[in-house]
Amino acid sequence: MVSLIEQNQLDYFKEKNPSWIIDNKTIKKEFKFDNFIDAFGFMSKVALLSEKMDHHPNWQNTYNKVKIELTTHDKGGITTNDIKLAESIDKLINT
Ligand code: H2B
Repeated sequence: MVSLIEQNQLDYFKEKNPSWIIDNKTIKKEFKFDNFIDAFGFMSKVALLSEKMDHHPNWQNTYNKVKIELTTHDKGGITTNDIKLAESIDKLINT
């Protein structure tokens, strides 16, 4: 069973992944693309990844922007599942 992460784990994540903003009980990031189709293509990939991980984002899409917020509802805060999903999402972009 996954549990809320410790402050030192959060600090480590922040150092490794400065593009993600830690905001109280969520980690968040805004992704920007050239157009809607690219944004939606990215969302499709994230959807498949999330389903595989059984961990799902709160997100918002406006044309070429996708805002993602990760938190673990069951635990009321940030867990290792959020960190793993964040790093996996970044890999979709960079590969
Ligand atoms: N995603 C997120 N972000 N938080 C959760 O607590 C969560 C989830 N719970 N995806 C999962 C699904 C749970 O509801 C199912 C039953 O495993």
